[in-house]
Amino acid sequence: MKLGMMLVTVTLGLSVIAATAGPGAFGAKRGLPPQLAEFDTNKDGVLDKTEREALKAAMEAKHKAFIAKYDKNGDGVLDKTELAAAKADREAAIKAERTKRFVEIDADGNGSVTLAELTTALKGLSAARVQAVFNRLDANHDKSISLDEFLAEPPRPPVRPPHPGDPKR
Ligand SMILES: [Ca+2]
Ligand SMILES: [Ca+2]
Ligand SMILES: [Ca+2]
Repeated sequence: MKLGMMLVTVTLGLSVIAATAGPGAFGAKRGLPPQLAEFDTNKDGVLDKTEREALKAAMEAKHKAFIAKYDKNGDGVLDKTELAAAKADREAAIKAERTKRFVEIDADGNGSVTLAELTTALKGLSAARVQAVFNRLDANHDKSISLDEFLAEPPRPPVRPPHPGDPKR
């Protein structure tokens, strides 16, 4: 049960990453992440009690659907094998999503991303930040990002300044 919940949380976290990596997201003004903003019914930028309850209900429904989807033996919990299947699916989904993103960024469709193509894709970022992203992705330093290099980048948590209450890593 706990593990399943954790996976849902992780999945939500990953969709936050996907959202922040999307076009235009970097220029978006600060506020609730899109997944939460969706529940901000009165659009005041915070989730009040009713909105939080709606969010909680939606999360629980998502969690239940997740368990139901992977609970092959129908015992209501996800065992190791079932969780492994869930994980494999999630990884495949991430890979598909990233591949799609790569194709979008690769404007001339030649299968590799140049700094110019990345710059266009990350319009909201300064040249220095685009360069930093490019350097991080270009593992073999041949001044272009292949699909393999693009897919090799480990998923990272959304970028945000550390909070005093954060657990130490
Ligand atoms: Ca099960
Ligand atoms: Ca290209
Ligand atoms: Ca490269």
